[in-house]
Amino acid sequence: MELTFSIIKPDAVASGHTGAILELLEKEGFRIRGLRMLRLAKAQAEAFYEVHKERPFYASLVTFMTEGPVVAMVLEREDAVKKLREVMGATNPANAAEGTVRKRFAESIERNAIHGSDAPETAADEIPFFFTAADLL
Ligand code: 3AN
Repeated sequence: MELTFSIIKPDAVASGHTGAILELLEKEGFRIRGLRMLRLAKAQAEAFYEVHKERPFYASLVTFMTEGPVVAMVLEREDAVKKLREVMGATNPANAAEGTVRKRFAESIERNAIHGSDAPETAADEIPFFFTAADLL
């Protein structure tokens, strides 16, 4: 079994899609090991997206990710990182496959409903931003 990290982003939480996204993830075989609703502080969003610091969309991404509450999750499944990326769909919802979270719920390439770690090493870095080992049940 593998762990991955996911965030239901402010657009999807504000639109009332949290429950539908959690249901979709559970139907795809993910077990929710940790779950928290929180509002990211600017410094937290900046640190979380540090890898994108030089990208033109960085400031806008930080503003978006801090505009309202998010739902942070630790998910467990066989091949969890790769499977979550499949279930999320392409970064740009215009290119996302039918039935994926982004095809169903994303508004744009920036306001794209869900984050998922892109590699097991990334998941190992991202999980401790929001969860301690004792939080994972
Ligand atoms: P993914 O979320 O599919 O892993 P990344 O890691 O390339 O995609 O991008 C991280 C986040 O940055 C995306 N989820 C999206 O919110 C935002 N983003 C990515 N590319 C763009 C872009 N061209 N314009 C605006 N925002 C973007």
